[in-house]
Amino acid sequence: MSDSPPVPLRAAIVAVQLPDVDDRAFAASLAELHRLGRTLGVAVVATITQRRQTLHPAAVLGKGKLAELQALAGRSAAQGDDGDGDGEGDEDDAPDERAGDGFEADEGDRQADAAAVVSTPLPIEAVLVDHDISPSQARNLEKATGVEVLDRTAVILEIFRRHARSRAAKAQVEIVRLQYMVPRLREQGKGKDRQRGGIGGKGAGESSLELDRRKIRDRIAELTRELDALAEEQRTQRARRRDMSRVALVGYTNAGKSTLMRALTGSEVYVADRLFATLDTTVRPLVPATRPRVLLSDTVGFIDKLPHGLVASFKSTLDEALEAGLLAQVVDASDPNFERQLQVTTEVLAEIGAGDVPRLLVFNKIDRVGGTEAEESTTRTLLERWPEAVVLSARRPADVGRLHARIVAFFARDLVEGEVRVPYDRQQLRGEIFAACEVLGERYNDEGVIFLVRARPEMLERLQAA
Ligand SMILES: Nc1nc2c(ncn2[C@@H]2O[C@H](COP(=O)(O)OP(=O)(O)OP(=O)(O)O)[C@@H](O)[C@H]2O)c(=O)[nH]1
Ligand SMILES: [Mg+2]
Repeated sequence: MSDSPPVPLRAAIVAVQLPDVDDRAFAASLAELHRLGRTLGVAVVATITQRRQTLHPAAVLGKGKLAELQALAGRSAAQGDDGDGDGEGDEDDAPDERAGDGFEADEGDRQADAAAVVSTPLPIEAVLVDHDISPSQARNLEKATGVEVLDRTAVILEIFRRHARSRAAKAQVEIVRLQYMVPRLREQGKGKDRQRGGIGGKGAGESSLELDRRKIRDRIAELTRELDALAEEQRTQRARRRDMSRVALVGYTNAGKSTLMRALTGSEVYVADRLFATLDTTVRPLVPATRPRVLLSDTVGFIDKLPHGLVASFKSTLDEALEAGLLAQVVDASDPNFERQLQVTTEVLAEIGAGDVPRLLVFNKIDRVGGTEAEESTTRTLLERWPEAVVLSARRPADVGRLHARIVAFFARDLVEGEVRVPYDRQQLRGEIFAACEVLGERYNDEGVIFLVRARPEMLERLQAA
């Protein structure tokens, strides 16, 4: 993307493996943060991990690991202890001398972790933390390293900010970002240590940084009003689609929703091998066209530890999914971590109130599992466990055809037959009838045309009343 910096920023990832996180989940989360970083144009050149009972309250990592991180930033451990010289002395800046707070684990892990640290000739320019951290933890890490620190939420918010296209998506992201910034304002004002470009989320030269809390609140209120107005518009649009068969593609980011949207509707929605490529909902009829018409919508992807405010703010975007008669839940079957992704998606759907919408599981990217044999055995295993699922590759037209047929069959079950009378002076209804129904026959009498149709019951009722 043109808005990524041409030279990637060098960053280190910092992650603590908490007791309830197994090695596999930990590795998957790290790999995901890597990809999130790459989406922002950040090159992860080092990873510092540590097993601890909890995040260190002051600076996430214990003393030893913090010193390693400082070295990566080209600083010695002595530097950066309240290096801003404002004499403010945050209490949680004090070097931690307590025993038994997890430093033993630090020692024990030193050897294993040494391999994870790839030393770089050039100092890192940013730190990505694979947790949500408190403003004071972020501040302490910034003081210790002198570089920009982004936690997982900040990274995701920055991606959303860059990818938002529609007014509604932009407003939604900005509200969440402003809310995220309010408790961090104190530190924003200083920031003299990291004026070198930056990733953007909290980087230099952004006018919103100068706003004080009150102005931010005003701005949030203004954006909320704007969103309400947009939501009203969207409601009107959706009301027009209410009587139609609608299916929404939902799932983890990068699962292939937009690729399926393209394949199933012939539309040119954006597809990319980056996280959160899609932030806006797009609605298109299925192609080849079906009678009655079935509308398909593409939606924003989900991710593990999705910032809470974002779930809430994208609820209006996801309302499309809530109102759909069917959710096609797309899963990347080639991702080793797909089960967790399926679980996350299911949880978020429940959270936004879509837990009860009928669901069709779609295991995508089967072409990527490696060879015909692997494909067959994976397909078999998946279907044994999820017999109702569709296993496919969005890149194979025949597979997409099967999914098309499954969607049509789902809605066909609900269709009913009935008659619609259209007087000769109301022939404009004809077009609507042909789009919204399967026309089985037409008869003529003195007053007009009588269509025998198959349609959704709501649609039939509306046309009969028209
Ligand atoms: N090999 C293979 N790649 C696929 C398949 N489906 C999608 N992809 C690729 O996977 C990447 C992500 O696809 P998208 O369709 O953008 O995924 P998405 O679910 O819309 O992602 P977000 O919009 O970020 O939530 C792209 O590089 C696609 O080309 C598939 O069946 N096989
Ligand atoms: Mg997409």
